[in-house]
Parts: sequence; structure tokens; C-alpha cells
Amino acid sequence: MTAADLRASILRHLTYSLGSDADHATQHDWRIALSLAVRDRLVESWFTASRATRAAGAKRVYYLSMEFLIGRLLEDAIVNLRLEDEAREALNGLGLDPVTVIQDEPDAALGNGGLGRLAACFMESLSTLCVPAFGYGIRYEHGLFRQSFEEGRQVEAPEEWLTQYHAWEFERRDVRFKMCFGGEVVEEGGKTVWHGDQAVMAQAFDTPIIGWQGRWANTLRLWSAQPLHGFDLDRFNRGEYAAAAEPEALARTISRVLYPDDTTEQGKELRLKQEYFFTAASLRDILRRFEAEGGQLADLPKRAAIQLNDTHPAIAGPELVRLLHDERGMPLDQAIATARGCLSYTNHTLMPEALERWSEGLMRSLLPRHMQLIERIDAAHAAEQPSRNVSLSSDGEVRMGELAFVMAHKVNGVSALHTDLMKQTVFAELHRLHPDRIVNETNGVTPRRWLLSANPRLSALITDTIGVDWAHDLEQLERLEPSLTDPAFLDAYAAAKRANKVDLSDWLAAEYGLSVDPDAMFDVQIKRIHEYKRQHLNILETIALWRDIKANPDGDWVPRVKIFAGKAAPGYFFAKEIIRLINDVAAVINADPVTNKYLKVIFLPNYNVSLAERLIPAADLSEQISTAGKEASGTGNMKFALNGAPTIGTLDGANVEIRDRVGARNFFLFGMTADEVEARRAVPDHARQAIAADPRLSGALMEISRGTFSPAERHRYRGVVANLSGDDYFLVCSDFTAYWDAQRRADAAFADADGWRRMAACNTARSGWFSSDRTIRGYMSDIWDVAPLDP
Ligand code: CGF
Ligand code: PLP
Repeated sequence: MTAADLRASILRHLTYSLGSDADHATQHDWRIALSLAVRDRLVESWFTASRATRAAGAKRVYYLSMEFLIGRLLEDAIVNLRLEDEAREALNGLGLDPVTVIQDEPDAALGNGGLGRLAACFMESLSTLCVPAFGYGIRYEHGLFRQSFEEGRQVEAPEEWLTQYHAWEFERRDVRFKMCFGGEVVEEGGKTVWHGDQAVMAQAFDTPIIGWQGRWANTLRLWSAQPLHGFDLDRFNRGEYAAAAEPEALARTISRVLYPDDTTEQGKELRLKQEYFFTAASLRDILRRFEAEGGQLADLPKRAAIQLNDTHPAIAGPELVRLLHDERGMPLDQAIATARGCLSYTNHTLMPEALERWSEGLMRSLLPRHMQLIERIDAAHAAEQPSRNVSLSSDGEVRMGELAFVMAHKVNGVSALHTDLMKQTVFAELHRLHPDRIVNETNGVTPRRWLLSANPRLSALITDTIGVDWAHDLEQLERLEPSLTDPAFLDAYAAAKRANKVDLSDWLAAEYGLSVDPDAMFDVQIKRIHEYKRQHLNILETIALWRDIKANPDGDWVPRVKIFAGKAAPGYFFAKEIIRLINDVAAVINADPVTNKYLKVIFLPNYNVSLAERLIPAADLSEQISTAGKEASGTGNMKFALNGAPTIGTLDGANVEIRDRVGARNFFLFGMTADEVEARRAVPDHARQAIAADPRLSGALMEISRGTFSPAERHRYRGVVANLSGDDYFLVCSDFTAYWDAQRRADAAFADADGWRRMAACNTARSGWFSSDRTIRGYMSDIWDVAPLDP
């Protein structure tokens, strides 16, 4: 496709799809017209892919996920179709700025963080690898909330992405399933039948996800909840307008909002309804497709690999058994075995509060047949175990992690360390019973979005040096190794990073009126705000550094800009306190004329995928400082390393593997290991001891306590300080001194400009293994038993 073709297609869509003319078109009109023109180009690959899949009778991967944190799609599609030059030329020819048009697209924020972003990277990799796959999830009307700050405090507003025309999706009026809740289970003619008493329609919306070079496109199918029947005309005619619309409003509630937390179960009944709604609709769809293609039920595992992304879709186990046994007459044992042959489960966290449990009462009232089947599955499983130690329910609750484990043929952890910890802790008993079930598939990120499109300068340098194949074969980055001692390459590498930092500085100035020095170290911590991720450790170190600089303003300080971004779950009070504290500290430090040229603190609002794409290429130092044992993997850490920001971090999650690959000398390691963390917690008064031993830590805490950062309300952070000097479960105080030391090592390394650029370039050259293509290949061989197709 030439630029002229693309331009003609844009104008055609502007006229005939949008009914707008070039003289009056808004930015939004142009963006939609461009999106539709680009979308036309990917429909062909989409059809080719499904034809090839059907012709081969190929096994398909079904990725069930409550979250898909997609971000913008237009740039992804342009880059993967290799239409960058054509799009630029066509838009310039129309008098439009390509960057502004592309940035007009709102982020599709149908996820909270790592888990949802991983699902989005996986979808792109599955298409790149030409693996037949569907992603299944929920088409939330409101994605993750918008965050702003008022007097430093987080304020949440609803995300309204669907108020704009969503150019990428196709509504499938012919793909609708009736989903039931509640009701009763009866025996009818020798069969068990569930009669639900509430029902909603699951309506499919499809988004094609295009792979590298447009060779293949898979479908992301999202379900929207709709009423069975329109509104109540009788009531309407009686003038009861609100009541007439009630059934519709109630039905829509199910797909109304994304729960703003992926680690705790909330809103119990609605959350469980959401989980059942999208899982059951997806299974119905999978079976419909399988049967339409003439499959025999016993062969289902040969044709369908169903991945459960965390426990959110764990009800898939009993639901698939119900569909096979109750509705299709397969004997129960065989139905369980068949379902297990299809299902596999990814565990993303070991934190007890995050392992879902549903009260048996709620289950029995909402999903009465499933509760019965869970008991049958539990009994069948108990019969297999000599000790009968593992049970799917305890204390009146169903344990969804155990249910997912028992109903899956493979269970995977998301990093090597996390997988080991799964075996030793939450799933120790189950692992003993099924020693081959747990496997490790360390997470990855798609290089198309996280390097090629997010960091065009570095991408161009890499392509100039080793050719473009790295984009679909990221391990080729190793071929940069000889260049790591080439001064010309390192100069170009450093120039690309500096230009990215200048861009970010300009944007900070334009958007927020902030002035930062692009030659300072950009020290970045961006992720959900959570105690285990320890943003408070970072801010304590910042305060201590500020005090040191103040005490010795003529010292040889390395200038730093500390950049934070991230959302706190609205109900997570302590995390919101951390946000406020960082904002309060930033206000004081940024206004301090003595320290100003050495230290700035910035908390950017509304962290999302697009902001990550802007910040990561400009980062010098990547903060991955979780309490060891708590971050299952991390994926942000991989993006930073790939983009040449060395990590300061603990031996946690995938940090361990990043350090192994980039080399210990190119990673600022500090802190206790997972084992040491456990031992330290057992020391009485560990926090007080740590505080007493480190005057910088006690000084920083004292500053907070005396109201330095909250002069109008001296005791604002009494709770934070009490937590840190009391229980300090996440061992902020005990790791402080080691963290401080690592930061000073980072300072010294940064001051050596040549050494730093080599370190940064080493991180890029040695991060090739962290491609989500590698992760997907691992799932294909270890879990799904699927092969790629040749379109
Ligand atoms: O999943 C996470 C993230 N919070 O979404 N977990 N969950 N649930 C982990 O905490 C991350 O460490 C991990 O990288 C991510 C994806 O596996
Ligand atoms: N949120 C967004 C918007 C992201 O882009 C990412 C990863 O890049 C994450 C969350 C996950 O970050 P982390 O792995 O640091 O928790």
C-alpha cells in the first residue's frame, strides 16, 4: 500500500464512514478515518488466519483473562503492518501531525497492571507467531479509573473510553449467549438440570490483533452484558420510565466496571458474576465452534488449549464439566478428565489476600450446580490422595487457587523464583501429589510495542547495527555484544537516550510546567502503588538524600530526578497515604533553593500504558525494589532493561533472571533474599533496630513525624510512621541501609559517563530473552501442545 492509497482510503472513510468533510473534520474524525483505513488492511490477514486454522483443523489457544491492558491500538497496527512511512506521508499530505493524531486515541485500560498488560503482550505475540488463538475477556464500559491529584491526594474519576467511537471492534450480533444465575437444580428424566432464575445476554465484540508484518491476526473477543429483552413497554406506557429501563440497567451492571484491583476480591457477588459471565460465555463459544467443525467431544483437548489467567476464570473447571456432563451426557469422570486436558492455569501471586476464595453460601445461591460439581470434583480428587490433606473448600469457602490447580493439567508460575515458591508454599501439598504439574514460564514483553514503537531512536540504532530481524527474534540483540566496546556505537547509544530524555523534559515542561535537567539521572518507579512494591522505601531514601545534600550543599552530588507514577486501589488507604506523602515531599523538595539543582521529585498522574511508553525510553535507572518473595515476576522491569535502564532492585521475581542475563556488574542489587525476609520477620522489633542503627533512616522518619512535609497538619503521616516503625511487614526499614548504599553505587556509576553508557547498552543487548515471543513458545511446548501455522 502506498501513501497515496492510504490517503485515498482515509478520505474515503472520512466521507463515507464518518459523513464528515475534510474542511470541517476534527482531530477525532481524522484519527477514526485513519484507524478505519488501517483496519481495512488487517482484515485480510484476519480472514487468512481463520481460514488457515479451519483448513488445518488446528488446535486453538484460548486465553481467558479478566483483564487486557491494551493501551492504544492504532500505532501498534501501523507498526506491525509496516505502514509507518506511508502513514506519516499520508497524514503530512493532509496537513496533519502524525504524532498528534496517534495520541488522540484514548487508552483501552481494561486492566489494572502487570497481569492485564501481560495478556495484551501475549495476544500480540500469539499473532506474531501465527498461533491460532482467541483472547476472551470483558468489554468493560469503564476501564481503570482516571487518577488526578487534589492537594496531593489521589482522586478517582470514571474512565470514559467508550464515549468515543471505538474504531477497532466489530459487534457480532450473531454471537450471543444467554447466561444464567441463581435458581435451582432438579432431576429431570435421569438428568441433572440447572434452571437459573436471572439471565443476561453475553454479546460478543471482536477486535483483530495483528502480528508482526501483518502475517496473522487473532481475535480478542470481549463480552458485553445486555438484557434479554429490551425495555418494559407496558411500564413505559404507564409512565413508569425509570422502572421500564430497570432490566436493562441491571443487566449492563455486569460489564459496567473493571474492579480497580487485581489482588483482592471485592464487591463479592458482582465480581463473581463477572467471572462466571465471561468464562461461561467463552466456554459456550469454544464448544459451539468445536461442534460446528464436527469435533467429537472426547477430542476436545486435542483442539482446545484453554489458559486461565489467574483464578478469575477458575469457574471454567466446573462449568466445562457441567457443559460436558449435564448438557452433553459425558460420564462425570470422563468429563473431569476431558476438562482437565483442556485447562491450564497461571498463578500470578502468592499473597494470601489475593488468592480468591468464595463463600460456599454465595456460590450455592448464585451457581448452585457449580457448587455441587465442585463437591464432586473435590471428592474425586480426594479419592486419589492417600493423606486426603487437600480440600477445595475450607471454613465455608471455596478455594479458587486449589480448584484451578486440580482442574488444570499444567499450572505455571511467572518467574523461576515465583515457581519455586509456589512449590514450597501455597501449593506445597498439591505439588507433592502432582509433581509434574507445576511448570515455570517466565513472563515477557512484546518488543514491537516496548522497543520498536516506544523507542524509535534506539530501534533505529539497533537496526543499523544488526538489521531489523531483532523485532521478531529478540535474542538477536546479543549480536550487539561486539559493539559494546565500540565508542562510536556507545556514543550513538548515549545520544539516543539523551534525546529521549530531552523529549521527556520538554513534555514535562509543556504539560505540567516542570523543569528538569536532561543530564540529571532519571530515576523511575512506575507501577501500581502497593506496600510490597515499596514506593515508601524510595521516598524515604529521597528524604534522606535531601537532608544529606542540605547538610553539604557543596558536595559532589549526582543530580537526580525521581519520577513516580502509579495508581492506588481506591479502597487501599495506606497506598493512598503513600501517594500523598510523595506529593507532599515533592512540593517541599522542589521548592528548596539549596538542593534544587541536585534533586527533583515528580509524581505524574494517571499512569497508563501510553505514559509507560513515554517514560521507559527516557529512564536511566529502573526501581524494582519489592520485598523479596512478593513480586511474582514484574514485566516493567524487563521493559526498562530492554530500553537501557539498569535496575536497582532486590532478588525478587524476574529481577533474578534479569540480573543473571545482563550481568551482576550491570545491576544494582541490594536487600534481603526471600529466605532472609522470612527470618528477619521473626526478629522482635526488627524495624526499631534498623531505625536505631541508621541515622539517615531515623532522620528521614523524624522529618515526616515533625510535619516538615505537612506543615499545616503535623501529624498527617502518624499512621505511616507508626506502621514503618512498628510491624513493618514489608521490611522497609530493614532494607533501607542496603538500598541507600546501592543508590550511592548507582550515583558513582552514573558519574562515570562512559561506564554508564556501556552498562545501559549491556542491558539492551542482553535482554533479548525477555520477549513475550519466547514466553509464548514456552507455553506452546510445555503447556498447550500447539504448533504455529504457515499462513
Ligand atoms: O502479575 C501480577 C501483577 N500485579 O498484575 N499479579 N497479579 N495478580 C504480579 O504481581 C506481577 O509480579 C506479575 O508480573 C504480573 C504478571 O504476571
Ligand atoms: N501498568 C502498566 C501501565 C504497565 O505498562 C506495566 C508494565 O509495563 C505494569 C503496570 C506492570 O508493571 P510492574 O511489572 O512494574 O508491576
